[in-house]
Amino acid sequence: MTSSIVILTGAGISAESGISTFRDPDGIWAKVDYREVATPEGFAANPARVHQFYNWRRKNVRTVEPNAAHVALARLEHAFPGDFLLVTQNVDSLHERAGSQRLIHMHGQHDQALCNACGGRSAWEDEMSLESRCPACEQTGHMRPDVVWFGEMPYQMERIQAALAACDLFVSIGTSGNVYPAAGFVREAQVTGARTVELNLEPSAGAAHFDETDHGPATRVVPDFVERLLSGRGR
Ligand code: BV8
Repeated sequence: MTSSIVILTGAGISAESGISTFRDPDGIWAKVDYREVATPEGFAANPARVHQFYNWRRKNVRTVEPNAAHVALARLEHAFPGDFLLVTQNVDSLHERAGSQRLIHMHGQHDQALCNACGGRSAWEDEMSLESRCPACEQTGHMRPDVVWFGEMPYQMERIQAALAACDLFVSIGTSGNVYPAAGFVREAQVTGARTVELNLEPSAGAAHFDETDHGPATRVVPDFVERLLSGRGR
């Protein structure tokens, strides 16, 4: 019987809500060079370009809703009697809006801002620019989206690694398995003997490391998996 679950999600879980993924043929990185908008160097070189990129994504998320996969994970969290942690690579707020609470945004959140002058974090719903003022220190010219760019350390890694070491079920949903350290979590879970499951539209780069896979749209395969797990048929 499963007693401790860790779930990792990526952009694919939000695709059916209308949010672009990154590496699908029509994905974000097909349109934008990640080095320009998702690296500290890109931000230093042209902060206005990076603010424009995140302002567009922040505005788009306000127009979409969580889908059945987000809702199924919130149902699992609240119905499952054991330990549960949802780790998302996504910076959108759809998991929270679906009711998830035991949640880590390892790559940050684009409705949060970080001040490079004072280190203060604040909720940020609107446009951000070089003129934006930090609510904590009142200085302007130092605000950035509170997201983790390439070359930056993802958030709460110790808490994530402790959960992976203790889990007996690891489920990866809607991620291509290209970005580390998230792409290595399945192997960390395997080392401690966890059962590993991939729920994704198609086999990810790490598909061979999973004990079980169910390939299809998240709004079908995730509720199906949660139903099986909660009814005892999925162990
Ligand atoms: C770091 C910003 C170290 C936020 C992003 C080995 C070990 C450690 C690091 C590295 C390593 N090798 C290389 C690295 C460096 C790098 C990396 O991994 N590079 C890759 C490209 C090789 N990693 C880093 O830099 C990380 N930092 O390691 O720091 C360190 C150590 C000490 C001190 C300082 C630092 C930081 C990585 C985070 C980068 N930030 N974005 C944002 O703007 O969103 S990356 C970006 O990719 C997003 O965060 C995204 O979440 C993430 C992963 O992408 P996916 O979510 O998987 O999305 P993708 O489009 O790829 O795939 C979608 C999947 O869904 C597909 O499989 C598709 O089939 C499926 N799908 C589509 N539709 C559906 C569906 N599934 C179901 N239903 C559907 N309907």
